[in-house]
Amino acid sequence: MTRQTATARTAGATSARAAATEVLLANWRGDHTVPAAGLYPHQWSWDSAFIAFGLRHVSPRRARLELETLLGAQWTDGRLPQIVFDPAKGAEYSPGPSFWRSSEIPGSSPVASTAGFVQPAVHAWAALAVHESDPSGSDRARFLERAYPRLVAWHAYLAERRDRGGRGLISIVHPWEPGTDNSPLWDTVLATVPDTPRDPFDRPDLAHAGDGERPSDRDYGRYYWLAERYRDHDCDDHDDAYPFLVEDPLSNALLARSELALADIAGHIGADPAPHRARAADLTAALDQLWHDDLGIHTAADTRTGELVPVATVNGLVPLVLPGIRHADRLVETLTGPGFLGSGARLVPSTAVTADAYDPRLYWRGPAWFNTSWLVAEGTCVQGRPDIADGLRRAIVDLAAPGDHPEYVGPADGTPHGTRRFSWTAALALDVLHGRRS
Ligand code: 2M8
Repeated sequence: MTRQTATARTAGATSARAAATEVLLANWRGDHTVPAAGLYPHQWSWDSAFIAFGLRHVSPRRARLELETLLGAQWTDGRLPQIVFDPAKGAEYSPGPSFWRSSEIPGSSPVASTAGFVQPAVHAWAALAVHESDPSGSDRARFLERAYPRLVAWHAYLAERRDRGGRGLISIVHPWEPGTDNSPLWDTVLATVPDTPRDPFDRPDLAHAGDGERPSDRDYGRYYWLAERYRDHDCDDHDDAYPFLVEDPLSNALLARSELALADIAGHIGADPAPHRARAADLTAALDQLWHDDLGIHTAADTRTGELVPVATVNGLVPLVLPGIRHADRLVETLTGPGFLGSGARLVPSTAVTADAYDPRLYWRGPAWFNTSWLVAEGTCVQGRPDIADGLRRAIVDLAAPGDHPEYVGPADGTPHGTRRFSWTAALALDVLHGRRS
């Protein structure tokens, strides 16, 4: 690299950091960060974990508070809710607090109004990273000591209440739970769900995204039908006839990855790491049940039948983050093959470009998200392929600030889509910029 190129790159990195930091400061609400000011005006569970990975470079104290606010909204049954509502923004997002009426649900958060669903368990991993960014501040605040029991209870909720198939894997109960809402992975099971909820619903989300980007009204009919059913059964996970139970590779892999982080956290605070390592190993082995050998990727299974859904999506690549995952070499081949990066994509398409369901604009059916690309980059490092991680991380930085930190992008050309000034896009670009050596 010439000295001139190096200087230009340093200047570019400095302004990219400033731009990402500005988004995080603007989306900060005093004790949490909203994913985006208009479309998502509350605190979202896995967003906060990804945000914490970036926020730790701006203010470790804020990053700790971000996670503590979410942990503070934990239900007494251990779950960390998908959304913690800001009472002042009740009507701006649907379904909101008046839909869930969470205070009426036994076992719900005693302090916050929340949704009843959950999102992937990235939190222990994020908590460890936040601690490592400022160990002395974290120790002074007794951050890990206070977070650990809550994280343990969260994982216990998943292990005890969500192994609905008895196969050592957790099940999602709604397409919002894995965070990849509209993925074709849910199509077959979702097709059995009525699209006629009891109450009419509105779509404030449509005001914040382009035409053809968000899920359809028919999808939303099904989402609401399921949400009504889950809420009306007090979110108790004992509804035997509940029609949507799916084992998702991303949710299971991230839980296993967070168990590994919990083992490290346990080590820091003098607790026993061994049970966490054992659970991570069990989950990693159980994920093999989701391996689709013809497609060379993990996929989702209908929990009731164990039947695999034959479609390749980014969810199936996330198990790369696990040391010791079986078929790692084939998974890397699939990642670099024609369905994903071999198509010329700069970030990882949410659905393989070779899949029938692929659509480069539609929510989680083709476009690339920054968080899943960041996860896959982490995973390729775990599997000894930092060269792939380098390319993905460069693209994360190159596409974030110039697109005004978009929610997602067209995988090949990087065209920004969805809402802008999106917090995890900024946070993860910042995390990459801090990790970059050159
Ligand atoms: C999207 O999901 C919400 C529902 O949770 C929605 O579409 O309204 C997803 O991208 C999800 O992964 C994300 O956590 C959430 C907030 O950014 O938005």
